[in-house]
Amino acid sequence: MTDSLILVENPAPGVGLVRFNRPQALNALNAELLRQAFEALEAFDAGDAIGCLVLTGSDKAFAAGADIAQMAGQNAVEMLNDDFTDWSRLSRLQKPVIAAVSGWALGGGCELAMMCDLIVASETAKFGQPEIGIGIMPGAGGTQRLTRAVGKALAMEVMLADRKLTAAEAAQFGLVNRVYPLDSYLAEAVALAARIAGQPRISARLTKDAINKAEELALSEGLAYEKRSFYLTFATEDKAEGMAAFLEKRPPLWKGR
Ligand code: CO8
Repeated sequence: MTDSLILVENPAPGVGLVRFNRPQALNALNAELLRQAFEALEAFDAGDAIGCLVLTGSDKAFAAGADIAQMAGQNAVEMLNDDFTDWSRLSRLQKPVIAAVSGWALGGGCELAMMCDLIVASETAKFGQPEIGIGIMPGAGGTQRLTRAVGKALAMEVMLADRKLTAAEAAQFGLVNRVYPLDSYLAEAVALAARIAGQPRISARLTKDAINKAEELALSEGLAYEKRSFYLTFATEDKAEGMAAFLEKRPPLWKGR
C-alpha cells in the first residue's frame, strides 16, 4: 500500500497540508515517500484554491533523514541517475511553504525543512546533519543552507561533530521563525499559512521569489531583480483593488490576478 506514505489535508481555507506518514521509521525519506510528497505539493502549487502550503511530519519526527536502509544498497551512479536525488523539487514551488517541525529533523529532513520558506517548530524539535556518522555528508543543501542560516562556526559544529540544535537554539540562531508548545505548533503553522494564503497571490509569489534570490545574487543584482518584480505587481488586478480599497477605507477583495 504505497499511497499511505503521505497524508494530504486542507486544514484551513487556502491552505494545503502534506504530512509525511511513515511513523514506524521516524518518517525516513525513501524515494517513494519523496515522490508522493513532491507530487502532492506540486498539485497544491498548481491549483488556484491554495495560497500557502504546509509540510509536516509527526509529533515525534518531521523526518529522521533519508532512508539509510535504501541508501545502503546504492552506488554513486545509481544515486546520480535516479530521481531520489531530485530533492530540489521542493525549493522550486512558487507558493510560500511552511515547514511545521516537531521531533527529529535530521539529515535530509533538516534539509527539506530548510528548503521551505518559513519554519514553525514545536519545543521538542531537534535539528541536525548527522550524515558524517554514516560515512557520507549532507547532499541536499545542508552545507549551504545551514551555513547561510546560522553562520560558519555553528554549521561546522553541527556537521562535523553532530551537534543537534534544540528548537530554542534554532530560533536563537535564525533557523526557525517561531517555537510553540507541542500541542499547538501545528495549529499555529496552519494559522500562519492561512494568513499568508489570504494575501494577494501574485504579490506573495513574487515576494517569496525575490527574498530567496537574496541568498543567491549580489546586492546590486538582487535590487534590480526586486525592482522588476515590483513593477510587475503594478500590472495586477490586485494592485488596483488593494490601492482602491485603501483609499475607500474598506477591506480588499483579492482576485489572485
Ligand atoms: N533511515 C532508515 N530508518 C530509520 C532512519 C533513517 N534515517 N531513522 C530512523 N529509522 C528507523 C530505525 O531503523 C528504527 O527502525 P526499527 O524499529 O525497524 O529498528 C525506527 O526508525 C526507530 O528508530 P530508533 O529505534 O533508532 O529510534 P531512537 O529514538 O532510538 O533514535 C534517532 C532516533 C536518533 C533519530 C535515530 O533513529 C537515528 O539516529 N536515525 C538516523 C539519523 C540519521 O543519520 N539521519 C541522516 C540520514 S542520511 C541523510 O539524510 C542524507 C540525505 C541525503 C540527501 C541528498 C540526496 C541527493
